[in-house]
Amino acid sequence: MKNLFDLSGKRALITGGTHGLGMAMAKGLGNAGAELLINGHSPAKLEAALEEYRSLGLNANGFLFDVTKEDQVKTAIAEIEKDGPIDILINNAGIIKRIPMEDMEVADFREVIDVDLVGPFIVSKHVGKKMIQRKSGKIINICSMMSELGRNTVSAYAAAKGGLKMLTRNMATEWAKHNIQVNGIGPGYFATEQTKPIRIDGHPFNEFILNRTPSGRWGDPKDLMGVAVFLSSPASDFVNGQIIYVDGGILATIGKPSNE
Ligand code: GCO
Repeated sequence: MKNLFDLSGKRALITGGTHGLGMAMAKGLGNAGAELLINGHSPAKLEAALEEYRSLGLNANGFLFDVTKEDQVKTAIAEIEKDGPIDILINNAGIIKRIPMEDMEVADFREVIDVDLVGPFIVSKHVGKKMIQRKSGKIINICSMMSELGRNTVSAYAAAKGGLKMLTRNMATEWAKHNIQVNGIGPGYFATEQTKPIRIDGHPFNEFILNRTPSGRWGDPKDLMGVAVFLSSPASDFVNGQIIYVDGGILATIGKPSNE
């Protein structure tokens, strides 16, 4: 049974694996035996992350590239593959801009789409080519509540994450025959740097999320570890094109009045 979730000997590339949810998922994979290939775009942040992984006894190496730049992605993947295959890819790097739609500059909208949707396309395209040759691979796209729901101020993010859900299904459609399983994880509201501005005690949004989430709490990045390992492991070899929402129950419910 344990072998079903064993990642020993596997090499996993995690984009934006320098902090937050990406780092938590990488730690999960590392603890299941995987070698970690950590992507970031700030040298200092990448160095600090590698130190943290190594202090936990995990095998981690870093790769600086911008997921939106195809030439950089191609070069990095070629370099990584010199030492061995990329067996698992987690498209985790993402950004958000919270700006009312009527005030959002086109350039801001495009930037979010570029990082959150075009980035996963570019990285998957080049990693996928190698996986197709090997007839084996696991790809996990990090989606969001905004793959399903709208919210004030996050038009670009919702458009990108909704798109990423459909990209996941399309990738699964095209590549399942090559024994590549492409799935998504849709995190609910998690306590990370990204949500810090909306997580302040007493802030109406904090109260709103606690009330809106049946579990009654923010997610802890560790809550994603098990699902990330599952979708990276032989346990999910016939799971294709699914988005697994890890949201404390948000999508299961219409919500409740604040006094209940
Ligand atoms: C927001 C939040 C969300 C979360 C997450 C929800 O402003 O609504 O930041 O976008 O980050 O993606 O699943």
